[in-house]
This record gives sequence, C-alpha cells and structure tokens, in this order.
Amino acid sequence: MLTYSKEVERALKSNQPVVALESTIIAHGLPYPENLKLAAELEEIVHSLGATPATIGLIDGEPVIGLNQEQLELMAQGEHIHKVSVRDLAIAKAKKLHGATTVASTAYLAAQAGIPVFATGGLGGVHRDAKETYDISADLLSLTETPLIVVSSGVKSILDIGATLEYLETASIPVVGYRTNRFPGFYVQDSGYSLDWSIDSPKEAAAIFHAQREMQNNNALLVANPVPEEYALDAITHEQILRESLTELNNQGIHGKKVTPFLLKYFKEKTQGESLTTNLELVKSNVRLASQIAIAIKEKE
Ligand code: PSU
Ligand code: MN
Repeated sequence: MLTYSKEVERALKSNQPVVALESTIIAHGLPYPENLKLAAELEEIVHSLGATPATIGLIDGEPVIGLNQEQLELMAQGEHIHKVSVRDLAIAKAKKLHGATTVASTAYLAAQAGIPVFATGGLGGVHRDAKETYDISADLLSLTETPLIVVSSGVKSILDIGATLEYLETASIPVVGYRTNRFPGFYVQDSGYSLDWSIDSPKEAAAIFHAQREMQNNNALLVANPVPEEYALDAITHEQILRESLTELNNQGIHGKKVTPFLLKYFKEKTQGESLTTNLELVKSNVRLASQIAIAIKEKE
C-alpha cells in the first residue's frame, strides 16, 4: 500500500536505522525557498549521522516513504499542495491529490512502514480557545496506536500548553524531556510547565521504546527537546507577539487548518525573520537527536 524510495526500502529491509520526516512543515510551515533548503539539510543531517531519512508525503494520492528531490520541490512550492491529516488520507488517495502530511498522518504512515523514529518542529495540540472552538490537533490523538518515538521541541507555543499536557496524560502518551524537566515551548526553551520525567541520552530513549514494545504498548513516546539556547526567542518579545497574533487571528476570523500556518507567518513578520531561524534550528536539532535515537534503537535490538 505504501510506495518506498529505493534507499528507504533497502534500509528497512536490512534493519538499518531510518528517521521519518514530515512534509507539512515544508509545504505550509515555512516559506520558500528556506523550506526547500531545510528539507535538503535535514536529509543531510540524518545521512551524516549514519541513518537514512524518509520524508513522507502524498504524490498523486499515494503515500510515498522517502520523497525524492523533485517531489520535495513540489512540496516546497506548494500552494496547491493539500495539508493532509489522517482523516484526509483516503480522500486524497481517491482523488489522486498531492498532499503534505502533518505530524498525525506522518506518524500514522511511518508506523505502518515500521519506522521507529520521527522528528518534527513542534507538535500541534489544544488551541487556547478550544473550549469554544473544539480546535484540538489530530496530532495528539494520532500518537496513540503509533508505536514510534516523536522528537519535537514540545508543542507550538501558540497553544494552550497546560491543556495539551493534560490531553497527553489522558491519552496515555508518555512525555520525557531531553536533558531537562521543563516542557519546551517551541520558540522558547521553557513553556512554564514541568515534566515528571527526563532522559539524558539517546540510549535511554531507545530503552523506553523497547520497554513499551515488550509491554505490548502501542503508544508513541514523545521526546521533548528544547530549542538550542542561542536560537531561542526572547521570552518577553515572544509573549507580546503571541498575544497580538491571537487577537489578529480572531479579528481575521481564521480557523481550522489555516490557524497554525497563519501564526507561524505572523511571528516571522513581527520578529523580522528571527522566529524563522529559531524554527529552522530547532527542527535541525530534533533531527540530530532523532538520528542518534534511531541508531540506539537498532544497537539494542
Ligand atoms: N512543526 C513546525 N512547523 C509546522 C508543523 C510542525 O515546526 O508547520 C505542522 C505539523 O505538520 C503539525 C501541524 O502536524 O503543524 C499542526 O497543525 P494543526 O494545528 O492544524 O493540527
Ligand atoms: Mn486544528
């Protein structure tokens, strides 16, 4: 049912470490051409650490595990690329549409492909007005029944972080901080919330992954990796722009899948591009860690 690139197919068959990457961040999270440059850099990082990258997306409706250069370019120029969550997969397939996969649909497809690690920027979560709008990202629910590790810099700071952590607890998705017991806030290192657990090495993440499988637990493990300090946004500036952006969102009546891309773009404009650098750097750092974890998982098998 899935289409694999030669490289990814070979790596999976020979039980080599593979890291899944999503395409919504390319098509809808970052501007062109920085997005295309990042897509290439991420694959390079995975390769340089000794693992195989598998960027996932839909081409003519078919899930592709390991997009090639031409397909990545298609995603990067993607005004006409659909943002495809899990529920959209079958529709996109039937309609033969090109689509970028979110964290939710990437995790779903990566799990089917047997890829144990997936890196992204920041997860979607419970939006601040969810009490009225019910806007809770499918990213959260998708982490149940996907036996893999997701490495992210927490969830996007534009969300209701406390409610998102409660949701993860209810859904029984374990969350561990990487070398921290503060939950990261995407653009900032500390979201203001603490975590019960932290880990100090890729090896420890691998040990939890194997323990989950031994216990027949099919939920994901969320490894929360804070943005490197030198790239974090200043907390006060961040708070101020956040407040403005939410008002603007309301004024313009933006909702549904447009919310996250709007907020990311708003931050970029208000910080004169600084938030874009932050976003690029945190993703790279997550991909580095994910590669090390993918290798540690294979060493332990
Ligand atoms: N992380 C980033 N940038 C992004 C995303 C994650 O650094 O653009 C994307 C992911 O694909 C995630 C999506 O699944 O944002 C969440 O969208 P929503 O809130 O509409 O579920
Ligand atoms: Mn949403």
